[in-house]
Amino acid sequence: MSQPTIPSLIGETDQILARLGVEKKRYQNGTLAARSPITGEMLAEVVEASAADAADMIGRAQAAFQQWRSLPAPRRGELVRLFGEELRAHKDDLGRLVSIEAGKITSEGLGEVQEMIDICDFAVGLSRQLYGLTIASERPGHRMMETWHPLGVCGVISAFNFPVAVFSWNAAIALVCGDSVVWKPSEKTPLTALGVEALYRRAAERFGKDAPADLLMVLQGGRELGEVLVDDPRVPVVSATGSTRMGRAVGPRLAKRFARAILELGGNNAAIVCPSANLDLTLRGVAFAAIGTAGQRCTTLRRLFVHDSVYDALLPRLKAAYQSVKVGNPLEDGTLVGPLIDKAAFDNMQRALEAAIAEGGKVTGGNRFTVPGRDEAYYVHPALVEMPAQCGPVSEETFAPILYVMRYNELSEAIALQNDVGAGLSSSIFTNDLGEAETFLSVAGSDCGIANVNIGPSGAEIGGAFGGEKETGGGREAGSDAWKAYMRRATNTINYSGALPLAQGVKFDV
Ligand code: UN1
Repeated sequence: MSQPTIPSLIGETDQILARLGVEKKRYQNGTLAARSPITGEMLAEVVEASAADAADMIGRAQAAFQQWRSLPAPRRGELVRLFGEELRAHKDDLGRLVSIEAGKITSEGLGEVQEMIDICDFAVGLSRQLYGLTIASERPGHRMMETWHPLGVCGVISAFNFPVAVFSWNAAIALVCGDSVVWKPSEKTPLTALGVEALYRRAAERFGKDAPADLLMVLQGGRELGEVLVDDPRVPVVSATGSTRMGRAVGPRLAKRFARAILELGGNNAAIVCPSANLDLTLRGVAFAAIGTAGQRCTTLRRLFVHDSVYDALLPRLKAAYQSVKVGNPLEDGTLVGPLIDKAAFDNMQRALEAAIAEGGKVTGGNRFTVPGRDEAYYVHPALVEMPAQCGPVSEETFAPILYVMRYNELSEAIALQNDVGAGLSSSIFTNDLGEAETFLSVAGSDCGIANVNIGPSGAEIGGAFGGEKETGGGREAGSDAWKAYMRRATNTINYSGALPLAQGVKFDV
């Protein structure tokens, strides 16, 4: 199938970067090629940092931290509030840049910036709520409490698929917590990072001299820069988003120096469709979660367990949705599926489909189509694969739009299968039966960090803690009390009695 060609995005990208306030010298004549997956063309050549630059930045970020930590938290919140204002004012430009660089459809590019705005609002409120407990002491005339203190330099390593939102979950919270931030964005999305940095700078200028110059810095380049962040003893916490393979490299290195790791790694998310499910709602929920963002969210729905009694009612409708969904230029109205990020993603998808066929899978879709003159852009029809069992590639995360569908008879069997993979990020159940819903949410139900009822596993709001268990790494970001990972807790015991009773009845009279 051939499509009309897609116009070049180079000129527009240049204009957006200028409007956001990015200096040309940052993305001209550099060594890091910034590409758009929409056209496959090179958009700019971003200047990279060296490992020595990275070490230098960490030193400067540490000095900035020493200053920033003493500013009252509600004042720190004011900087994040101004950052949120800049994001609101430039939402269209930054959202468009996300679409251009990550290949997201327009509403998802804008949605990503909205997610940044939301976390800024959340963090501003949080800046007045960094509460510790007061604790009953067993000793007379004593009081116990806990105090939360800023931690230090927070390293953030982010992935291409949410090039700016995941950064902001970490940065907005870290900044109100009194930390400084060094961010290593994905080398596949350096331009959005430059745009965000420019907007942060505007906010910092408006905030004035209380914001140290090196409070937030961006490290452009490859994996070796992430390694500097991971290994440098001046970085007490690193938040890393990416594959489980990446996490296996990063986790032990952080543990070796007793640094904190906030890991958000792979997902192999499932949904269970029960006999009582509202199938209209299920269809839409499944389609968005499995096809949306071209299957490139860590929360993407990858495995669907459908009860035998509704399988034949749901599957034809789902297949029809797969066949009719508009794939193509994500900047065009009506498109729901944009390109894969690159050739490697396409190759992985094809390998997984071949493996699924070898295991007896029946594939609908999954084929590539080329756009004239845009041979380096990888557009694929999303793939629906009916599997005889959970085997082969079904147990692994393939970062592409592949949904494996399987039948089940007993809920306990479906829950066991859903939990029987390495990853533990997100999950859902579609049901109108209270017992089934509660069983799924109970201790014997889903083992994931996110478990939903009657919505798909993707598209979480920032108010909840985001992250997962097992090979997903255990980290929690964004809402709830995820902020605690960016601070250190001191337990304080205060004696106002004039005597010195010891805990546990110990006697020690000198
Ligand atoms: C990711 O894919 O790394 O819940 C993050 C969601 C989004 C965030 C996804 N709010 O799908």
